[in-house]
Amino acid sequence: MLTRLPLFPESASTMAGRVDALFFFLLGFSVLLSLLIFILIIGFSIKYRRRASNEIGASIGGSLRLETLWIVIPFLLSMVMFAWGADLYISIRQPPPQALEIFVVAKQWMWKLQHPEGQMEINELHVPLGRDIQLTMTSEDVIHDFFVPAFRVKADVLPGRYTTIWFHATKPGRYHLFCAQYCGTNHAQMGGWVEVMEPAAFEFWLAGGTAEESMAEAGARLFQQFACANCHRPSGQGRGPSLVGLYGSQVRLQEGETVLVDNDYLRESILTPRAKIAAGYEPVMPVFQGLVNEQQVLQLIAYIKSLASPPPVAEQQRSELPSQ
Ligand code: HEC
Ligand SMILES: [Cu+2]
Repeated sequence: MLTRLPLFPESASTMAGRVDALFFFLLGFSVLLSLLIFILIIGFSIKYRRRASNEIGASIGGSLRLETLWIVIPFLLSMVMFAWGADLYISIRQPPPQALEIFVVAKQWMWKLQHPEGQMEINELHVPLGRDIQLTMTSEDVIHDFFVPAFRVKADVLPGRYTTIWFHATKPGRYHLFCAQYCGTNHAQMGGWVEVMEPAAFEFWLAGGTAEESMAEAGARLFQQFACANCHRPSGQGRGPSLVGLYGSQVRLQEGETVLVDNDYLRESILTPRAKIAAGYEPVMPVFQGLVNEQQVLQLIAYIKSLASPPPVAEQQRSELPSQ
């Protein structure tokens, strides 16, 4: 819309137009309301000014109709703002199902980003043009905030849980990334760039990286390293439940309630397993809080997600062999 105006950031995502439309609606509404109030104050103070020094004001009777009107109209207008804003907020927080998931770990004072293929970046994020990109974000220390003005996406990044936003870039280019939550001495330097590339160039960039293993492969390695595999066997015959097909399913807990298995549930199950005990199992899983870092938790989650469908029978039997 107002891209020529140097005060306004560039629009480079599908969300930008929608956020701007709401912004201009709110701005226009506030300006009109302020004007109306100013004009009425000035107009009335002239019209009803005191004309003689002994003049006494006329007494005013109430008007139910008028009062109803000025309650109902502002109420309806505020509901329009609410519905519009809520709709936009929900679409920014709900990534489309086929989005490319990128993992973000914030810390004082840098952004660490990892692609599912394993490529790691610091304060730089390369993404392909024209794809839905989902960011799953967490912090190693304090609250940070991921903000790319050109995409009009912004969300707090909190320690101890995942926040999710998504965007769909519409123009190749380099866009500024900021931390928008004061997070300590070098907060002002906690920024970087998002580089939107043509899909072919992105593939080329990805292939030219130094990543040795994908996130799921790194997770599989950690799964052996921390001996998770001893208890969690694909057959379900270990001391813990099988994690095959777990992601996205509903798990029954000891107290009888069921929970949806998402990133947050997996994170909690790994770091503080006592918080929610799966029905039919003993609370024997060791606490991994402090033993694995945020990056490793994300890799373990990526691995568990990759187990989404049961492996072919032959493979299952192979992993049953007493190889360890
Ligand atoms: C000593 C055996 C043991 C080890 C080692 C172990 N777990 Fe567990 N795990 C369990 C048991 C038992 C449960 C079910 C009870 C519970 O919810 O705590 C469980 C539950 C889970 C769940 C939730 C599953 C569900 O169906 O709700 C996840 C995810 C998980 N473990 C991941 C891991 C990961 C990742 C590791 C390694 C870093 C690991 N576990 C190491 C025994 C173990
Ligand atoms: Cu920060």
